[in-house]
Amino acid sequence: MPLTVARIADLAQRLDSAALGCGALSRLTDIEPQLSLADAYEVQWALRNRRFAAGAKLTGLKMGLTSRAKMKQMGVETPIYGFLLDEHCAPADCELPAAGLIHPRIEPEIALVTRSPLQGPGCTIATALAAVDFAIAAIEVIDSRYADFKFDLPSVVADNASSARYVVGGCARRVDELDLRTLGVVVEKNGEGAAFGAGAAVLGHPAWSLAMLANLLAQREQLIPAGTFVMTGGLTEAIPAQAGDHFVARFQALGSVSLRFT
Ligand code: OOG
Ligand code: MG
Repeated sequence: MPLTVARIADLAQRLDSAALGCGALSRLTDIEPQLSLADAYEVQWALRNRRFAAGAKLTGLKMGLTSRAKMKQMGVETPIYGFLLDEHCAPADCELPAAGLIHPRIEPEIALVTRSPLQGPGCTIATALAAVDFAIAAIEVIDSRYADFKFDLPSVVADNASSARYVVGGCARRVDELDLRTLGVVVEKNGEGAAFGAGAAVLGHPAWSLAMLANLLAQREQLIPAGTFVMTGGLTEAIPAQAGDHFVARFQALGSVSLRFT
């Protein structure tokens, strides 16, 4: 049986408070063992509405758990989506206080920005590419609100796919000039190569991640509007970060993005 509206609001409030107060929770499925995937998305949408009520603005959408490396690292094999807010967006090459986060990790991502609306079901790599304006490099900072960064599928969906911060940089490029599958990335942590990947790590093609997002949103009768910034998912496993760490993600054709934790 689906959870009541009141219970969904209560779970969203717990996640919101954990993010704001930097305190880790036990997995939602520990306190609500019957939490289904559909309930979990209800909690995520309730969390989104809580942040809107607090004045936050939507700045984009994201897909997560779209690469083997991420699925293996987290033990969850189903791609999921989440939302991005202005309060998540940090300037390129910025200094980010680690103290505002519980146990941050970073991941390099290819972001796609749409120029026309994309509506599922039935979106494909081709229809997704036709709706893309440009690709741009990003680093996502994820931060699970769950103790020890351990979760299952419903718990991480409710927790907005661990979204915490993101930085966009480098140079925007038209997708018809790029082969997104072979577009490589090198991530350096404190000057040393720490992770290496290419676009095909994301579901075989990053545009498939965008198509899948449109198809998932169609289940809620939602579409991806024109001009939407979409992070397609980590290309490599996520790398733990602490105060003092400096990261640079160098993308083939898209330039580089950096970030320092203070
Ligand atoms: C879930 C979020 C995953 C990605 O790019 O795969 C994600 C997590 O790993 O905590 O953002
Ligand atoms: Mg990500």
